[in-house]
Amino acid sequence: MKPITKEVYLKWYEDMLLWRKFEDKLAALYIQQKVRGFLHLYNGQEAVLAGALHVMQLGGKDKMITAYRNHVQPIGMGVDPKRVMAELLGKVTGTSKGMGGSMHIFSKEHGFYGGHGIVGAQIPVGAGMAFADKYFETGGVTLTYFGDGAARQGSLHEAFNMAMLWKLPVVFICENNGYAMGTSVERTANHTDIWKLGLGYEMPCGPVDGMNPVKVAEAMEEAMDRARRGDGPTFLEMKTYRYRGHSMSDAQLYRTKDEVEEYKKIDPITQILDVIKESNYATETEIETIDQRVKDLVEECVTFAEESDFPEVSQLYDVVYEQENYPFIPHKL
Ligand SMILES: Cc1ncc(C[n+]2csc(CCOP(=O)(O)OP(=O)(O)O)c2C)c(N)n1
Ligand SMILES: [Mg+2]
Repeated sequence: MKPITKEVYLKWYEDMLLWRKFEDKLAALYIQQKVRGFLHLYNGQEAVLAGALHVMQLGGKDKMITAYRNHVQPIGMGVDPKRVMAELLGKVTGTSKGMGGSMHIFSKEHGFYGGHGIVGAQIPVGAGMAFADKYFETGGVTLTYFGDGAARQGSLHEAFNMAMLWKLPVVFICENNGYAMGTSVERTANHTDIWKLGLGYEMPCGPVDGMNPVKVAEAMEEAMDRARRGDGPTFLEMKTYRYRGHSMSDAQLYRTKDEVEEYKKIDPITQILDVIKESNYATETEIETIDQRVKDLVEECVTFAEESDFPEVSQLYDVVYEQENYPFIPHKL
């Protein structure tokens, strides 16, 4: 694995802070009704992304697919955050020309394949993307993310079976944040170790501390190496937590404030900042400079999005089909 140097810690801090602040801003914009529809935020789960990005080959080779909690992953993979913000405000400068919105951020160029609203539907799609990588011998690996609620869908079992049968280069990652809307993991199965779902398929699997980017990077590296050398899939259960409600309309009657505060004690950003301070990787002034840079960037994103136009009605069908790739005919068939 690429060593986890001072630079990596500083990057993790700045990236995760950007993702957190970007989403805090989205919550504020939602209240102002500038972001409409659904809005699902990632606050608390940032380490699961930061650790994975450390071992991914970006630029389109490795791919990622996830559910509707999908605003910050494309930013981490290199998509301009201004375009993500514009998409959320429904502007034509957005990643899907303002017509996808919160749940459907997408950038094939960067290897980010959405953004899916049907719970669990992206699991077989991720396996299919990995099939394409194997078939066309690209050497890429697909990271297929889904929640603890999605892990209860039948599509997981079909995808796990085919992925093992064909030794597909895929890493299945369950982000167990404790809840599926208002339903706790304890209420959905007789045991809470979701990673054990891999055992029935003899798929390498295990639990990971999803609040610590170092632990995530270590587990992801092993899984991605396995996929890249042709030895097939891995299933990792990231034990994580979401601080905010399921979406913006959630009274959160299913948990206590104390529970949320307990998890904030192991907050991923704070954990990384503690290492930075203890190891003297940055002075207080340097940390303040990073904080200010993040703040400025978020403001720049909002200004860009607000100053952009809404799409014209005449553009409505522009993004329905991507003409050049439709119909898709694999050249080897
Ligand atoms: C097939 C389907 N069933 C139900 C829903 C409604 N729904 C939206 S999100 C959600 C909870 C999913 O929870 P989880 O997979 O744990 O993801 P998280 O929101 O925690 O990230 C449900 C039931 C849906 N979108 N699709
Ligand atoms: Mg969940």
